[in-house]
Amino acid sequence: MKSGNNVRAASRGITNLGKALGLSLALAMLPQVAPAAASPMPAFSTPAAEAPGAQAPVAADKGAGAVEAAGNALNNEGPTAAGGYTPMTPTPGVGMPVDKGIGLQTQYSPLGEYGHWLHDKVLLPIITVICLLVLALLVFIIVRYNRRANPVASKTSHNTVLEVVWTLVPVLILIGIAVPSIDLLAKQFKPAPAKALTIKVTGNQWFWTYSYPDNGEFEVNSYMLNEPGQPVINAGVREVGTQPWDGPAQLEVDNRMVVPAGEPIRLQITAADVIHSFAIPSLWFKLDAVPGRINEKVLFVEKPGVYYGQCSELCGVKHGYMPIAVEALPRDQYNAWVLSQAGGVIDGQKPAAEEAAASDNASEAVPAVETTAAPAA
Ligand SMILES: [Cu+2]
Repeated sequence: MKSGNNVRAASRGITNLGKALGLSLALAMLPQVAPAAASPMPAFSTPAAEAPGAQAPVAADKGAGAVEAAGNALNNEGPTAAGGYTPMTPTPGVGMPVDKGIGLQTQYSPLGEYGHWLHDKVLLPIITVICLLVLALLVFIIVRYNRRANPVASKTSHNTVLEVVWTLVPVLILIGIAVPSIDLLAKQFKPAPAKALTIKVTGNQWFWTYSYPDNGEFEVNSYMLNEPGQPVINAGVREVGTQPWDGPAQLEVDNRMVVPAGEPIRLQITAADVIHSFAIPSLWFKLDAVPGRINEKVLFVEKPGVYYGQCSELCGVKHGYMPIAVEALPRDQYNAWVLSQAGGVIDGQKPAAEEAAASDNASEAVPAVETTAAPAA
């Protein structure tokens, strides 16, 4: 395994280089999106609770009042505490699909990097070489041994050396694939550390609910934003592009799933009606949401950012309109977001009493837990 690790580390170096190139390429290809990222962050606005079903004001007026009224239209938590939280502006090309992209999205979790390496540096080269070899053999035999070129066929029926080689080589190839593959599989099943933050995800027709049992049990409903000029998908939800931090259409939501970056999170996933699937390609995460059952998996986001995904199990007419937006924040900003939610409590602290001291104790509240399964140092 030692040499395997070295190979892997070297490959990751190459992968990182490729990642940098890919990112700059993606940025170059998206000039129209770049100015959005550069626009200044707006001051914090308190999202006002609004009766579900009420139509949000349309984009034309970007005044503060309209923006406030439009935000969090379907979040029934009531007015949130002021201060501390402005949604993050996503970086174009990061955590989202890119134009003309083929292959996997750039990964932002250790297991994702491992899986990306396995796919790009192990599986694809092997598949390519095998396909070319078989094609070359076929062409060679068709040309060299057709009836005209070779009228008298050979009667040879056994060749021990050849038979040993063509048995042994595929066996070795399969073992070479199996070792990292089973290793990755095992790491994906590794449970979260006991002290990890728990967040519960519930799939509904057709939105997601995020519950924070360790943070005062508040809930956030997450609906896709409507698209200007398109039929209204979610009545009462504002249109995409009406806030400076909005990401791509059909991926951006009214209330994101906010999580802390750089620590393992225990995601418990279920559904309220039919089977959905919670999937975020750039975080190497996909797990079915099944009614009456809780599926659990570790989510680890390496760095702050906004990462988009979609429901990946056909779940009804609006299956295509229940995207996932994960906003990973540094711990202190995550805690500030928690406190901006009605009933929000920093995990590991007693409700209300120490709220004032929350920001000071934030780093102690969640001890550094070992990261799950980095593929190699
Ligand atoms: Cu669904």
